[in-house]
Amino acid sequence: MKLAITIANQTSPRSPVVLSGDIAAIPKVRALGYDGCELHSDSADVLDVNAISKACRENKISVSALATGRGYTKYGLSLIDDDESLRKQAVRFVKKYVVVAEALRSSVIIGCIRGNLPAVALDSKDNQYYERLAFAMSEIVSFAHDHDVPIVLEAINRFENNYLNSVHDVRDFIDNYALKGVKILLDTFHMNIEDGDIYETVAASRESLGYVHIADSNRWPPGFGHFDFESFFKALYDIGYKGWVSAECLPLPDEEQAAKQWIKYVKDMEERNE
Ligand code: LER
Ligand code: MN
Repeated sequence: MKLAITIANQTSPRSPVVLSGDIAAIPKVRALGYDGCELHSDSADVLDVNAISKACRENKISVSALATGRGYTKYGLSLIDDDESLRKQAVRFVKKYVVVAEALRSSVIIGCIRGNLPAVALDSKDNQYYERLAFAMSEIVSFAHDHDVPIVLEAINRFENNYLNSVHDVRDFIDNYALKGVKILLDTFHMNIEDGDIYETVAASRESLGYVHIADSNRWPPGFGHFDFESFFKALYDIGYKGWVSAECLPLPDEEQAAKQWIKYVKDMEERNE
């Protein structure tokens, strides 16, 4: 598995990003033992591709993925908005990330930007909002395919998004709408809330797993909470997962200790499963 760490311009004890400083944090990534970084930004427009590529080359790391969630949390853009022009704006927002991801050879994450269902649509899985998401995603996926960029769709817990919460929900959605090429992003923090048997959930994702976020049950680095990492890592090994596993946890007790604890814990797990 390849190990990545999240970077943003700033960190906060309430937000799951480990390193602050954007490009200035890139030299720390290799020094801390990671192979890559996952970039969280306000939009694709603020990502300086040349400067990021140069810093990554100099430090012998890759960019694992670009997060798009701030399109929703900061600008309110949703792929299922009732207003068609805003839906199109959300699609354009993600496509700009795809262009940057092609240059950086990274994946693009679809998480919070899928938006939330209005109250009237909450109790049915057969409604126009799923159709809308599928329509928006197929446009993004076809664009991403032309740019050779993988798209991963994240299962996010019910307190942040009100649909596609469990890994099972996301897998069903991808299958029902035949979104070929879209892989699942498993996040252990969300799985702890939404999914039942951890081993079975990962094992059932054998064909469709594209990316992994790791935080403990309290979103601290692994080892500070009570998530069942034994079963989780055993399942990753049993299915032969070789992709990115990323440190998306709170920067606690502080950024450096979080980065060190995360990688120590994950490398211990890797050794025990070898
Ligand atoms: C995004 O990867 C995620 O996990 C959300 O919970 C953002 O906070
Ligand atoms: Mn996540």
